[in-house]
Amino acid sequence: MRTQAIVLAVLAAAPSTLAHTIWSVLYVDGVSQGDGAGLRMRQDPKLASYPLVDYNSDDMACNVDGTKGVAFVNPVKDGSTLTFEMRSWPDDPSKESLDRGHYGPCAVYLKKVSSAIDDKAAGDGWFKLMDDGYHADTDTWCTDRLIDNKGRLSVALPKGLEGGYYLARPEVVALHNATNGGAQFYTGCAQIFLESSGTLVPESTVAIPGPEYVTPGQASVQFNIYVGKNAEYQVPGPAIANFTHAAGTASSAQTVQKEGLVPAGCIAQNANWCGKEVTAYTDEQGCWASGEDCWTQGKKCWAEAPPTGGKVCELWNAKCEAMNDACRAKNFNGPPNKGKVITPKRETIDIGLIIKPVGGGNVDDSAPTPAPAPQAPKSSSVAAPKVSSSPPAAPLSAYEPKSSLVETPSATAPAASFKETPTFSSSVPLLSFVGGVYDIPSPTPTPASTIAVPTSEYATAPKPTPVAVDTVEVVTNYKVEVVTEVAYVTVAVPAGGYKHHRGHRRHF
Ligand SMILES: *[C@@H]1O[C@H](CO)[C@@H](O)[C@H](O)[C@H]1NC(C)=O
Ligand SMILES: *[C@@H]1O[C@H](CO)[C@@H](O)[C@H](O)[C@H]1NC(C)=O
Ligand SMILES: [Cu+2]
Repeated sequence: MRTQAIVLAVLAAAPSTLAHTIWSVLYVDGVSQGDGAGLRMRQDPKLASYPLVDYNSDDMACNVDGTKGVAFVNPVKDGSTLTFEMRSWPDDPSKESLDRGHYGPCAVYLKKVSSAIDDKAAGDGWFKLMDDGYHADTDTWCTDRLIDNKGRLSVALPKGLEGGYYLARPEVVALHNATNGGAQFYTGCAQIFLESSGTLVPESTVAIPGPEYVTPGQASVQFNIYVGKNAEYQVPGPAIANFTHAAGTASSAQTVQKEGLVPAGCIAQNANWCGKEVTAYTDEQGCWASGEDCWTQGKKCWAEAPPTGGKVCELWNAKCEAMNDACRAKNFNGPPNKGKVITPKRETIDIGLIIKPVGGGNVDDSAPTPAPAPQAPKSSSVAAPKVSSSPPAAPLSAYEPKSSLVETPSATAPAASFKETPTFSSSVPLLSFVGGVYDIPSPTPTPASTIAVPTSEYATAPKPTPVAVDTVEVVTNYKVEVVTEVAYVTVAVPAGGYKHHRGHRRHF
């Protein structure tokens, strides 16, 4: 507690600070996949929220540490809505998602891969599903809309997209310091497996990093947002992708998820760590031995915890403590609460704003007839070719969410108050890794017998350092004009929840 008080005093002395942000959790149709689960994120908690400013780096694909996969891959259904949530404090969603001083566009990309875990991310194969820049009518940027939407960026997957592994990559570009080439990229990647019998593939892809994506010095990353020309702003990267049907043997569809599944018997999941129940015991020796196994697993949980923290590791440690307490009380039949699932129930959210892609999403149905997918899936999930006697179909068809879910567009509230005087929260949010979160209770059991017991080594589990807040950034701003389409969509949660989406995790 003393540490926390001192750090806060120091921060309070800083006149104004601009906290950065990091993509911290994926929701699938509004259901949380767990903080950090299946997500490639920068691992150092001190630097995790920092932006990328070297546009030629492989880090541009999935962030620093993003060339390496994590253990889990999130299953996703055909046409699912993916929602990425950014947080300034990755382990504390109650704090701000992104400081209001950031202004700029956002986008979501996908890359089809043969392994969501092994793929290095950087390189060719990326296509853009949506982007959103500046809206003149409301004088707002995508960042404004995201902050108003709790830091959540959503995209509906084009219905009928070819099944298999993908990396899904949200992106925000902050332009408040872009005139010097200081545009800040915030990205990361979700490892997903798309369960789909569709055959749609993008007509073209680009490399990230690469010149078709972004080059240093180009207008989209060296733009002055303070001179009244925002209507001219072009979001970096390629246009929104259009799709065609993969021809028979060219198909790279994968039909069954084989990697990144949460293992059976997982009673605790923290991001990409899984805890398994300890061996049952009936005597004192067994009691302490299983207790030791518990602490060993817990230590791994903390060691592997990404910047989103170790909330489930804490719960796990409590389990170990209770087991040791029982040993001390000479209750040698255990473990207590054997097999009880510790992972908290998955949070379901109203995903709020979905920004529809503009100018892409066309499906070329003149391409070869869709080859029947292996495993003889029902072809109903494949977009039926349209007869083009009438005018061409609206380009957004591939993205159209189920119409029953669409509500009438509502104006995005352009919180005018902060536009005149750019806000810099002088009340600096609390640091995330101070306080009790990483204070791991010391087991220090002292059994009467001579049996070896866990020692205080477990008390020295990692104490992550506080997330740093970066240097002062000062910005002012102006206005101009442009038009983009926005719809407010609420995804209805089916009665009974989404359990069936995750059959292999039915306990969660
Ligand atoms: C603004 O960008 C310049 C050039 O990249 C960089 O040197 C400077 O540190 C940046 N300033 C802030 C406050 O981010
Ligand atoms: C998709 O089609 C639209 C409309 O024809 C076009 O403007 C856009 O450039 C296309 N996207 C790509 C990536 O080629
Ligand atoms: Cu920042």
